[in-house]
Amino acid sequence: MYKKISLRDTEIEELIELENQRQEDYVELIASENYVSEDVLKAAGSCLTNKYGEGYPGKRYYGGCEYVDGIETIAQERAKKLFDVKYANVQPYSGSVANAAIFLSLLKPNDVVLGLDLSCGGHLSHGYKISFSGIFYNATTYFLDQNGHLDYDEIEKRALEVKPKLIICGYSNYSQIIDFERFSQIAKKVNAYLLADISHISGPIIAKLHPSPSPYADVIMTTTHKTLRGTRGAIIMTNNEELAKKIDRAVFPGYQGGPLFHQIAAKAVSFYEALQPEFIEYQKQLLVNSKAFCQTFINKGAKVISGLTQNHLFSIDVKTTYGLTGKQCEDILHTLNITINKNSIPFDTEKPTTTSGIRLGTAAMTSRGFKEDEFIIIANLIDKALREPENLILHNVIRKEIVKLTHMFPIVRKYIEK
Ligand code: DSN
Repeated sequence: MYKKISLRDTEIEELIELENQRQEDYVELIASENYVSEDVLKAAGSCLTNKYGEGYPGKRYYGGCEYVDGIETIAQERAKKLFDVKYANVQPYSGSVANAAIFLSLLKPNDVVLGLDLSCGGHLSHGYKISFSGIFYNATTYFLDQNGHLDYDEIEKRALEVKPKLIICGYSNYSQIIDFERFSQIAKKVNAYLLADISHISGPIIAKLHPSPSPYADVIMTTTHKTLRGTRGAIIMTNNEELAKKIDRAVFPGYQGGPLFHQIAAKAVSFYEALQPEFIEYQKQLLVNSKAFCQTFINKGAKVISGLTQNHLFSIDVKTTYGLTGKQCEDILHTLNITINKNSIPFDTEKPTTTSGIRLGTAAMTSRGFKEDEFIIIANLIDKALREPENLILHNVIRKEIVKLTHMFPIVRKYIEK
């Protein structure tokens, strides 16, 4: 049960409560968000935030680390078990910092990196010109084909042409299955490292509903707060001892200072939850929901990028479908108590702050108990609203239906019985 936050600082108290109410009252469709359990929140809000401990378990630069050593070791062991890997670094503060540390451990400045173009679903930290990855490294890109799918032969040709030291697969906005084995063949052919950034699909990978990169990638990175349903942060994994040492040095002292032990403990708690059978059921429902949600838009005639989704997310070309920009859709849906994000679509002619697309995901609302029926209702309501963007009377009716649904499915605070 949620307990109201009570602080002496009433300004912050009020804003936290307003945010809590917003989270309750809105249908959350941002593909990268989720709701953590009460146990994860407790660990993240614990006394561990007081502790310094640069270094790693048993090798710290500070005293008094006997308990945080235990916590970090448990987090590492659980991560290794979840992803079937030999080494895990659980300290990264975020996915972007984790990717920066991976670059530092594998590359020299100006080395060639090959990642998916941002508009096709790549991430800023995979080589975008204004991120560290595009500023300090020689970033090159591959693209999706006309159907919005990865074209492995084209990627191989591109790799032979640019001769990268690092190839990145795993994306922010790609709804199809990734063939990690094929990527590793390409990487081996050009003598490049392969990084699998599985931030979005780590949940389905744990549940064996998506192939694992563990046998194929040199390094695996995932954030911990998307389909994995943990606290904010990231982990880096590998099966190679030499790389593991380099990654540890790149995380600390390369990029980071003191580990955030409260976050490491919260990661460990979410890994514990992810090791339970309930988590597998959640991932199965997540994918069933996503397909039903996506298929409803397809049935309505919406242009869905890459066709029917195979994971928890998909994006819609809203310019072609509704004659609206992504930003306009984000704003309209916000007035209906639905949170989404605008997203570039392949070869988008709009700026990233405007976009021709929106991205939708089912991770958060599946955690609240939505099944196919609720997602079909939501898809129909979204489609109706966007087809009549100025019909405020209709929008008012839709908003009431949305709020009713959010009240029927309050945020869940406990995902496992024990
Ligand atoms: N910002 C995250 C997302 O929304 O996918 C990736 O970092």
